[in-house]
Amino acid sequence: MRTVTRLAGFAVGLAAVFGTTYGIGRVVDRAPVVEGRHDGDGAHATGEHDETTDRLPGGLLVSDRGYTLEPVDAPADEFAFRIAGPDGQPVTRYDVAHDKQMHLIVARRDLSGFRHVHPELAADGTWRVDTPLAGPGLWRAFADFTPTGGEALTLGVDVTVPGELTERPLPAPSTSTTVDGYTVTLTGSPQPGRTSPLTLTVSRGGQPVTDLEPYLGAYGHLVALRRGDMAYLHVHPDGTPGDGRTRPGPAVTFLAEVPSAGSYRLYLDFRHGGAVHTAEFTVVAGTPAAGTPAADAPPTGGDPSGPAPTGGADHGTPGHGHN
Ligand SMILES: [Cu+2]
Repeated sequence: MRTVTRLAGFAVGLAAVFGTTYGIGRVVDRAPVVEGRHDGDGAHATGEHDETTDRLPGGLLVSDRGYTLEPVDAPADEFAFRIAGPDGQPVTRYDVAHDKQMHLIVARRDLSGFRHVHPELAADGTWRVDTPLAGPGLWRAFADFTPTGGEALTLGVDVTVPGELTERPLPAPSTSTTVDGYTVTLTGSPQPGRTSPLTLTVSRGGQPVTDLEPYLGAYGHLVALRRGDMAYLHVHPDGTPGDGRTRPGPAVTFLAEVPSAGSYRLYLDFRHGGAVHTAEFTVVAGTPAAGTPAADAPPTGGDPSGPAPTGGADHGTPGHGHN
């Protein structure tokens, strides 16, 4: 995997784990995927032993680089957590990245129920938000943040909401979806190990939407979750509002690099008409028909499960069957 320093907006999640940039909000967008090593960071003396975690996507670890995501008891209508720092104490100082100090993303383990919310920080280091966990299920909560003086991180933790469990099948791959009256189409196909442009185009009532509103400093935010382990990629657009070349729709282009072949669920947050909308897609990365533009091609059998044609990426999904 080569260094991708030119990615304007590559995964914060990856940058977080790999992060060779230290605590500089916007720079995180351009953080290179690490080929090198940490120098001189006391907490990671040589860096060599970090090779493994350097190459992990975000969100797979509940504790990394000395920081730990700790849910705390909260009323049923609230979700609360802390980030314990290297000294064991709750972290109370964070850098702003993409307009916020903390981005909390949740989704069920079947990749349904996605929400992206922004909790409030209390003086004691507790983050609270009206619960985004919409009903029973096995949820993953991702905290995407940069502790002041530290590296950007995405930590993940499982949360169970008791009740009757309904597993929702992963929707079949598609290149078009509708949400809140908008039609969003996807062109491009992610390829493992290299940067692929993904373009999402928004229309409403057959008309292209050309006045998307900036949301968190961009015309769109794209999160990808990998089926099977919920590896987390936060992908940002190629271009930002006001940079003189990026137009407010109808197309928003992202530069994405997925860590492996397999199925992913993409979640596009965009803002229009004063509200944030989330368009979702299933894509299959790294299908063998390399060179075929529409690798996220229609399923032939209806069940989109069969991921990882190359074998190495998906050693069996966790021990539960899909219908
Ligand atoms: Cu956010």
